[in-house]
Amino acid sequence: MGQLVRLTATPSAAPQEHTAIETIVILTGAGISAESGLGTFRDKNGLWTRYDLNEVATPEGFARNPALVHDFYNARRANARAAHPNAAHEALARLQRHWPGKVRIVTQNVDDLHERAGSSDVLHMHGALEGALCAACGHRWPAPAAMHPATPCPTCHARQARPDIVWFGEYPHHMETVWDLLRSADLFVAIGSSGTVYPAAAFAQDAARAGAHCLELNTEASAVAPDFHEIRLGPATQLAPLWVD
Ligand code: BV8
Repeated sequence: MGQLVRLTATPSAAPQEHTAIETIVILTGAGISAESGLGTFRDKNGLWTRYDLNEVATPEGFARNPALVHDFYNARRANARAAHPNAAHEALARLQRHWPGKVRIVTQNVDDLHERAGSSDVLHMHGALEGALCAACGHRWPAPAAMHPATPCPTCHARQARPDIVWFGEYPHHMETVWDLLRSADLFVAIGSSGTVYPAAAFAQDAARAGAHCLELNTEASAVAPDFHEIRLGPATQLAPLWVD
């Protein structure tokens, strides 16, 4: 059992201990996929310790060197395809089955491990490795294993294909839906997120303002830990099943 750190006297946020739950919103970050072997960004040896995010995760970086950015995302796409969902992804999929229509997953992650674990209606606010986007006409299509600057758009045939990823300085996907969900949430749970990237880092504040109980599951307290009513420390593959089942 992860170390239970209660910041207030609020009762445990375990879903079955709440009878009045109508909406559970779960935000996941790279930490939920860490035990599937996919790198996080800011842990030691994290992606941003090995790559300059300004070079590989901004529109300006892509404009300067599209081949470098395609190589970066091609490698991550290959890693994600070779990875498998872990017990934390599977626990969230079970929770969605136990509470049909009441559990929404908003992920900062660009892998598809939630979907491969059986989750549905996952909102990828930072895009998805499995998506390709034409910068010329806006067409989206399933990304090939490897993309490169000469990859043609199947619709307009322009050679301006890019990964369908939300880079720094770009507007995340699904924000109106997410903010609506946070306004109606009874329970907000953040799993494996460092709380360092906005607007996702502000979601606990948004949810608490609307009256939700906020729970953080992480191996260490995030940068926005004070925004949560309850924090459980430990690996997601241990904490998520304990919380769900
Ligand atoms: C935007 C691309 C305008 C995909 C990424 C204030 C308000 C709004 C914006 C800003 C603001 N201040 C600054 C900004 C601008 C910027 C920003 O936040 N910059 C930061 C650096 C300060 N934000 C933006 O540009 C965003 N767009 O703002 O649009 C706007 C304005 C207002 C309202 C709406 C819109 C766009 C941000 C998206 C950028 N794209 N990635 C990719 O390549 O993957 S972000 C990048 O960081 C990743 O995508 C990742 O999702 C994200 C967050 O990282 P985490 O998922 O938390 O991962 P991290 O490694 O940091 O942490 C891992 C955690 O897991 C740790 O806590 C660790 O302890 C834990 N962990 C590890 N192992 C385990 C574990 N936990 C459990 N179990 C384990 N085993």
